[in-house]
Amino acid sequence: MRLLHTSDWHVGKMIRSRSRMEEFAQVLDEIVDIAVDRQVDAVLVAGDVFDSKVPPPEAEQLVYETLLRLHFEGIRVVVTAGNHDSEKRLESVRGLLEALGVVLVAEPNHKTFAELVDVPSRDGSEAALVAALPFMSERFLIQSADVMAEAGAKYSRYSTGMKAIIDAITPHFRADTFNVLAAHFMVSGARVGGGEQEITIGMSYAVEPASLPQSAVQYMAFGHVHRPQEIPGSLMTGRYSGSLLQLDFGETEQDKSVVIVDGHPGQMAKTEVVPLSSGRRLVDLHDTLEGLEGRAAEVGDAHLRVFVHLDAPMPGLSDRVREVLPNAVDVKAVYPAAPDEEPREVRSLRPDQQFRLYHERVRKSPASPVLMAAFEEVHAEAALGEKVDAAPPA
Ligand SMILES: [Mn+2]
Repeated sequence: MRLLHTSDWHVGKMIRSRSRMEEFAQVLDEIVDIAVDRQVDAVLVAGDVFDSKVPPPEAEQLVYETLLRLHFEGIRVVVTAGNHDSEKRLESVRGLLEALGVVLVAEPNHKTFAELVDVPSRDGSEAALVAALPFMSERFLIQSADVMAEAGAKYSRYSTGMKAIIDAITPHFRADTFNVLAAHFMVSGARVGGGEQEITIGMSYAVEPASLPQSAVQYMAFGHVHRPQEIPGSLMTGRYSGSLLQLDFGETEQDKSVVIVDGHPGQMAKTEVVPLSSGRRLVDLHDTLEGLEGRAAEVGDAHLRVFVHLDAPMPGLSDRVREVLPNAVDVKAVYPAAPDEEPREVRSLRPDQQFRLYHERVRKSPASPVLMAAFEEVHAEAALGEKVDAAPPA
């Protein structure tokens, strides 16, 4: 059996209100070419097909045309929904796609959780059994009360619930099939990109490597983390395939790829990471306004986040930067560090004191008691959330 594993397409995502549809079209083209060249039996897409629950029509068109091309090449496809996808929206085209040999698993099933999909090889000599598990929301886990026997912190409940689900799936794997778990969740210890994605991921819940299948599965095809990598701490072979393009400025250091997976029943899979070359890079530039003028050639067609070092605010800064660097999607002014004393003084204050001072200096009025009470409430809530999110894996 040979599979191509990919995930986190996020088709339709823009960069600071600029469309990237051309890049998505190029990279999906590249993936179809790889699938055809390598003569894969099937393509697995492990969630976050679309960037939004209400994708623009051109994003839907591109995704469905890509699936149609794979169908015409005789390649089966299994797609599971990610947290960015709309379950209901994907579910609405499920029957239609089934006619093309595309199995779309959008909604988790309260009894079996994963959908077990038989994927025969092209020559019919062997078969993969793909347990396709869409993204499990915390809400879904709570509704599936029978797997939520253990009470406790949110964090451990999610991890515990996911363990129960994985334990329920594992016995379905067979000795005569090449067994794959395709899923979309965070395994603790996975390295995320930093930046914007870190924020989204930090709010989701991580599952312990010890909760992953310890036997019976030959490959784990995971999505959710955009940096390509092996699944951390796992005894069994598995990878996060990663996203297709550098999707935000937290991913500027990442090279993108897909995984070619070779395997047979009863044997651990062999994986090959195949780099993707389509798409424009995302680059951070730090320079003075004069310095930026000489850097256009060096950055090519990259989408740029430009930090302009200035002595004082300059009107029309973004326009001036875009005259020399039209691909500057984001322009930020950076001023010389303020004299030492003040930041140190402000930093030594409690948060409520800092807020009061901010109000006096910037808003030019004292903060009212009602506002201060609201601040305290929001701050307490945020501090609590931070503790829950930052709690070490249980
Ligand atoms: Mn994603």
